[in-house]
Amino acid sequence: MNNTRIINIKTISTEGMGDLSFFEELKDIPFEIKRIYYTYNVPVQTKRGGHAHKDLQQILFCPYGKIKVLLDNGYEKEEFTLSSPNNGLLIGNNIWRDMIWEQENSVLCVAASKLYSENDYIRDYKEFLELIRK
Ligand code: T46
Repeated sequence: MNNTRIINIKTISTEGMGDLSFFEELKDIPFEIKRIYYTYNVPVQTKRGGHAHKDLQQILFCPYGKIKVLLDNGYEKEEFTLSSPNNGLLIGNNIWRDMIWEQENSVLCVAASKLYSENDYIRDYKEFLELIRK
C-alpha cells in the first residue's frame, strides 16, 4: 500500500537503565507535527477507528501493549500489529483504518500533521469508496 509504512523509531539503550525512543518532524517522519493524542483504558477486543482522513498524515505507535491496525485503501487491505515501542506506522490520506486492542492497558499514541477537524473525517465506508474511485 503506497502511503503507509512501518518505521523503526530511533532508540538509545543505556545499559541497565532502559531504552529511550524518539522521532523528529521532517527528519524521522515526513511531516510537521501539529497535534499529539493518545487512546487508553480501552477494553481488550474493542475495535476503534472506522474512518479515513482526507488530508492528514499520522504516525501511530504503541509504547505499551499490543494493538492490531487494519488498513484499507479501497483496493487492498493490510494488517499491522503494533507491539513494540520502537515501531511506528505512518498512515497517509484516504486510508480506512480500524484498530483492535489486543492486550489489556495498551496505549495508542499518535502524532498528526494537522489540528483536529471533524470535517477531515470520512466515517461512511460507502462514501469513502466513492471518493477514492472518483
Ligand atoms: C485516527 C485514529 C488512529 C477530538 O476532539 N480531538 C482529537 O484530536 C481527536 C483525535 C478526537 N477528538 C474527538 C472526536 C470524537 O468525538 O474524540 C472523540 C473520539 O474520536 P474517534 O472516535 O475518532 O477516535 P478513534 O480512536 O476511532 O480514532 C482516533 C482518531 O480520531 C483518528 O484520527 O486516525 O485514532
